[in-house]
Amino acid sequence: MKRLRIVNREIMDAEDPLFILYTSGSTGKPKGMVHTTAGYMVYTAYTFKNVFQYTEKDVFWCSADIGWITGHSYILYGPLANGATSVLFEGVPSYPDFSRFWQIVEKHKVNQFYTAPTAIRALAKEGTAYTQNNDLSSLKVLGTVGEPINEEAWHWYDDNIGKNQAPIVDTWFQTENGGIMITPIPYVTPTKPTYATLPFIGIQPCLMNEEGKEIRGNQVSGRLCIKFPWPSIARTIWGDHDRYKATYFSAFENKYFTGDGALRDEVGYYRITGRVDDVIIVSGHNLGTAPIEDAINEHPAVAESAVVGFPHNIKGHALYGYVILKESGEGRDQDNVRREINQIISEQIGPIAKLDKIQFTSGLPKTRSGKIMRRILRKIACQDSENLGDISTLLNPEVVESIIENAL
Ligand code: 7RM
Repeated sequence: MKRLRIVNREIMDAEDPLFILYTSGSTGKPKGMVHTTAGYMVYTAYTFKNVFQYTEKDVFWCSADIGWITGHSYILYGPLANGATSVLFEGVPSYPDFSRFWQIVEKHKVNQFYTAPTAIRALAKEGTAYTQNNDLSSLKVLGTVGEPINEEAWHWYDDNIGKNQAPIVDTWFQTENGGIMITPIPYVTPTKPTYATLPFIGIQPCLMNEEGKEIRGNQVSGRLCIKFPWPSIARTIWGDHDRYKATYFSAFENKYFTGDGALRDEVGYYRITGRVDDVIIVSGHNLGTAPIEDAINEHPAVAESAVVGFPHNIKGHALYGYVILKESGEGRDQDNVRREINQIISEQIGPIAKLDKIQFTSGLPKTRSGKIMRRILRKIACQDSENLGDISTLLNPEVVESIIENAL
């Protein structure tokens, strides 16, 4: 075979910019995160190999959008720096039908499959009719990334796709981080649903309280920070280094602040509970959105949900839930479903976390990477839907109007 001749090869400095990726900018002006040549490639290559236990001749598939950091790091740079086989898919999981992903897994004998909770929930909503007709026995590792995965979706993935044989790596990282920061190592770290588990080699996370003190010990929760830099940390915000310092390095002295809240369980496993900006204070209690949504999604008729706060004159804030029902739940008496949802929340979290309002909806506003745009839902819940800001980058801008129409 003829070798490819590389023309116009350019030798780069380790710290030369490699690319700029703009964060979705759920609030304010988008930030152009600058990644550099050596650190980024070393870290994505190393995490790729270890987090997915990639070995020669394996076929790896990350279904992310290539324009998301996940696609950059784990479709392109990480796999290709390892000489890996990386499946590139342009399409949606629901077309021509909901077995599309599993047809591709069978066809290419995919060994590691990496996707987002939003895709898993969309597929789980259809039950198991579409998961049974393809041979999925090639799968050795399953991954998720992008948002907290709820317990129900985790088990659906484990039971129906991995057949309880392929460990699930719940991987946490950000555009700013370049590569996976908190994750199990498959076949090494015992997994636990909804937990990203332990920091990757060399990463030193910590939890901080509002007074700027580190919270030590286990069974605690706080603001997730990283104590020391790692190879693929973004070096600056393009054109605005002051904003870079202000956003990531001023909340806590000498630490990188992620903007996420997390808890650490009795063995030191981390669970990411959502953006700190999304924490809602109800009667003086700080409530993260992820555990509440997790409880709601356990209702057998619920496919997906999102919780936001709205002002309440006694409690300070009260909770407003947006709920998508599964097909099986659509004919049910809505007030009964509402009561049952609050019952589950009461049992799992406490009566303080009960929802004051529950709106049923056919969709939730999402970014291209599948993140729920809570900013929009919050405005609607606060009856401030006149100025939603720019919604043109949403995956599904059309759902916004129907949510406004049916707001409670
Ligand atoms: C990879 C990516 C970053 C934000 C991050 C978190 C959330 C990402 C997880 C997660 C819970 C996870 N980059 N997030 N992964 N939350 N569990 N495994 O999504 O820059 O687009 O978003 O996404 O809030 O800060 S991103």
